[in-house]
Amino acid sequence: MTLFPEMFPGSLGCSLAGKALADGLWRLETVDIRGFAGDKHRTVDDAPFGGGPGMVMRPDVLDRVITEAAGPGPVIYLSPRGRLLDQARVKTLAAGPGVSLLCGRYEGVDERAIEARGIEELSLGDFVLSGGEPAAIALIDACVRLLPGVIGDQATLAEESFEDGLLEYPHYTRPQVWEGRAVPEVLLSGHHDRIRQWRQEQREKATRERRPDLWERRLASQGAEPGPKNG
Ligand code: 4HQ
Repeated sequence: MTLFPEMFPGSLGCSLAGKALADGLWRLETVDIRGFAGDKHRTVDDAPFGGGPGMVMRPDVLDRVITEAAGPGPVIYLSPRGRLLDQARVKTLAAGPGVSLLCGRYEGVDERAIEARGIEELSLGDFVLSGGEPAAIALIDACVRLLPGVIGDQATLAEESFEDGLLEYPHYTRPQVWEGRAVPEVLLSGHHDRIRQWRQEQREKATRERRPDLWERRLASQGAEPGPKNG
């Protein structure tokens, strides 16, 4: 549900998601919110009560589009005020019957429309987009790649970040030396157990250094005491 239906399928029509869409492994229905306006000028927004910049999407229009056009599964409003999207939520959505995404433009939507229908609010991160559409495309992309048959190699899916709350290990390919930088020796050794162990160490080191928040959560889930020793 969007005021800019021409933004879809966008990148979802390309690459793996696009092939899977063409193959009927998933479906996308783009609904133009403007088609649910109540007047001949097709008004969907108005000035904010209390003053301030920008325009707010009207709750009556939003409720009509949600009631008439939402499909099976949850209705989600994409907004920086929402809970942060994570891989666990993506997995649950991908396993479900579908999802209906409400894309806001301007300053956003009238709060009552979200409240009254118990709409879930999700954020992609602590930054500001010009509309919910790129966030919706990102959420759909994350879900679609988990659908059976979309990614050929299931090992690729299982090995990557967040399956166990750790970041990925670093990857290398040819040339073996590039701008004086050699590929780590262990990867050329052919010792598959040593390679596995090295990669696991790299994952832990990267998570500790780059994402202390994920590292703490992992320790907590293992029942460890957070702090300088296990931090
Ligand atoms: N916006 N994660 C403002 C976002 C956003 C985000 C979408 C901009 C909603 C009204 N959406 N509109 N960050 O920045 O999801």
